[in-house]
Amino acid sequence: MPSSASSSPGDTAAAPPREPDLQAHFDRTIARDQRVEPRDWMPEGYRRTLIRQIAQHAHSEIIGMQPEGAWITRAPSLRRKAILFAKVQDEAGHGLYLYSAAETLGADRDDLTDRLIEGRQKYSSIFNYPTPTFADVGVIGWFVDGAAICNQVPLCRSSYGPYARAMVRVCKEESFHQRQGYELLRTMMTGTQAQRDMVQDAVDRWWWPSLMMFGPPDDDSPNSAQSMAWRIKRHSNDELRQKFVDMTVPQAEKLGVTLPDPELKWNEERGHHDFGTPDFSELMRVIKGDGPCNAERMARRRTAHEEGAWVREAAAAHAAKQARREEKERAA
Ligand code: BYC
Repeated sequence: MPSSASSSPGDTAAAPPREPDLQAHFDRTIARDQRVEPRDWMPEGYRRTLIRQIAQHAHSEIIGMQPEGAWITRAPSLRRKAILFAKVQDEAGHGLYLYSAAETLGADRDDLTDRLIEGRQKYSSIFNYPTPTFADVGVIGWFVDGAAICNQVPLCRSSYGPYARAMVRVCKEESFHQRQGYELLRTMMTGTQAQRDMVQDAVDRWWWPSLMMFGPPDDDSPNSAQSMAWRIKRHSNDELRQKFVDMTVPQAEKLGVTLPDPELKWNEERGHHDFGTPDFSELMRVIKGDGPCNAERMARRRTAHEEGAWVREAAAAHAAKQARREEKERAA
């Protein structure tokens, strides 16, 4: 188990450490596959990259509550409602761990929220697609949580300690989410023809957007090389996309659905499935705000923020009261 780079050169030295020494210490930490912790010196670019990725990840979890959350009041049974409720709550929890991880880097949570609400920070493209039927709930669990697992299991070994540790718990929960989605779809596939058609229709709509979740192809990914050198990311976007396809094809066969890609076939030589190219111009359009549900998702997030103002005010008033009481006790 790699240990933290616990002592930076500045910890005990009388003279302030020089930047080249700090940089060399950081480089050694990364090269030895140890963890960088909040108290350690880190290059400004590393800090900025982490805040960017962790904040986007947190925003994705929070916005990601909406597509499935829309089905909580319409779930077809009490059991399905309870399951869905718990899953959506887990996503809120993931957002909170991630905002906390970003705070260890000096980011201010209110500022991150403002950036999301004002459209200055991104969230995952996948949550800008609609959920017109209950099969979408199952397919989100199977594909979207499945893709999240492929992407996030390697992040459990990310070089930044708080992010890596947050991912361990998130991945355990995502794995449970994926299985609940698959179980829901299996139930629907053993139901009526109308239910089977509903599942196939949802698979057709979510397949390509799910492949796009992994980001642009490696040649067009401006951040990958540096993030991999810093061991924030462990695998490239295309490597993870391939892993997801290889993992999902046998599951689709077992379920009895067809993945909507005529180019999908096993390549014996590569030991992987060949597959078609997602429409990356669609990904770019959705990222820039022009997806089917971008406006709706942002409007809902803004309203939720405004409606939550009283909670923030009450928490601040309580904290102020607490601080006054502690001050009085100290003075007594
Ligand atoms: N959507 O250089 P690249 C979940 C942006 S939530 C939007 O390859 P990078 C769940 C990218 O940010 C899971 N934007 O970037 C929740 C960059 O823009 P900036 C969400 C995207 O960072 C509820 C630009 O395009 N997962 O599981 O090296 C229910 C160039 O890309 C997307 C995470 O957040 C996209 N799909 O790699 C169910 C995982 N793709 O910042 C499930 C953590 C790319 O330069 N994040 N962009 O302006 C990552 O692993 C990486 O940030 C990415 C992108 C692979 C997403």
